[in-house]
Amino acid sequence: MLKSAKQALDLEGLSDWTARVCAGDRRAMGRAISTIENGERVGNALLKLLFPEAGGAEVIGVTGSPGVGKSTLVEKLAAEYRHAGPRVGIIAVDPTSPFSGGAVLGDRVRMQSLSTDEGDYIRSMATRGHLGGLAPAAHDVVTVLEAAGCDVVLIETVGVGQDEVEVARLADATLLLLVPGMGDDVQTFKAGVMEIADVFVINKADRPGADRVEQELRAMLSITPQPDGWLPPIVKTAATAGAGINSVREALGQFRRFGEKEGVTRRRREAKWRARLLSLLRQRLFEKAVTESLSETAIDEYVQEVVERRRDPYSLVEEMIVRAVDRHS
Ligand SMILES: Nc1nc2c(ncn2[C@@H]2O[C@H](COP(=O)(O)OP(=O)(O)O)[C@@H](O)[C@H]2O)c(=O)[nH]1
Ligand SMILES: [Mg+2]
Repeated sequence: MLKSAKQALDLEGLSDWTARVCAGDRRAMGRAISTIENGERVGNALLKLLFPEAGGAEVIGVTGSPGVGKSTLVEKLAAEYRHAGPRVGIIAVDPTSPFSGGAVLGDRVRMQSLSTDEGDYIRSMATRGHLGGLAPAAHDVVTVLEAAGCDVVLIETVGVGQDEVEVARLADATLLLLVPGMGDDVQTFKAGVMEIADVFVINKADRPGADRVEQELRAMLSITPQPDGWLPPIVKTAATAGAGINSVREALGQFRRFGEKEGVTRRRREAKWRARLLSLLRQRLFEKAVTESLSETAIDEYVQEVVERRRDPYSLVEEMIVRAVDRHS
């Protein structure tokens, strides 16, 4: 009795919370995002309610090595979209980003141009690097921002590892930033990174060497297969001065129209949700098998058996799964 009264209260609290997120209430959104970032259980319950309200945004990933100007470009691009009307959300997966710092409302950022327009901008950091990596949290933060009415979500991600490839998977389009002086490096760009670019941006084009990078890039692209049939355009920008930003937006628009016509957008979304479903399943099964079914002592006993070579780990894992299933059936 007590329990169901509490559940009813929780449900009421949750639907109120959902309504406030959908109304774009920044405090409610901030709480939702930190709950998700911290991997709290109630985040899942909330996401179930938010999901039907989400799905409307164009999600754009912005990646590149540290210092190439991602944050500067994101800020200018957000303002560029904002002029045309859409509500823009920003997720910074790059921990050094000025947009990061936890709270959605965090204002200790150097985004002067945006903070004068307080009502319309949402920023967040999708992760503190724990609980299953960046991508899952970023995924769910996109859902929150979409439910809150964002038409465009920009995700800044640092380009130094596997993360940007994962994050790119959840974007509808990905910008890869390069800068002059990288000409020779284009060829040595990490495998798998070049391929995620739908639009190349050569930023800091106010410095010498931008043409050289462009040539290297074109040469490289001419020998790279384009499985989607899309040849990524190359746009030059000077983000600090705001030069070339509208060309970036145009290039993204062209890619979006191409993607919608040729089915690329749909295929990507299918791939994204397939990966997400499987990852949720993996996580949930793991919780059932371990957190909910096995005590620490039981795991310790299994460890001893393996260390002393009394049992093999392969059969033990199968046994653990059977135990978990029995418990829940
Ligand atoms: N000269 C020049 N400097 C830029 C440009 N864009 C960004 N910067 C500077 O490059 C530095 C790194 O920029 P930031 O946006 O933080 O890069 P991030 O690490 O990729 O997010 C900052 O000092 C920027 O002011 C540009 O177009 N030209
Ligand atoms: Mg940054």
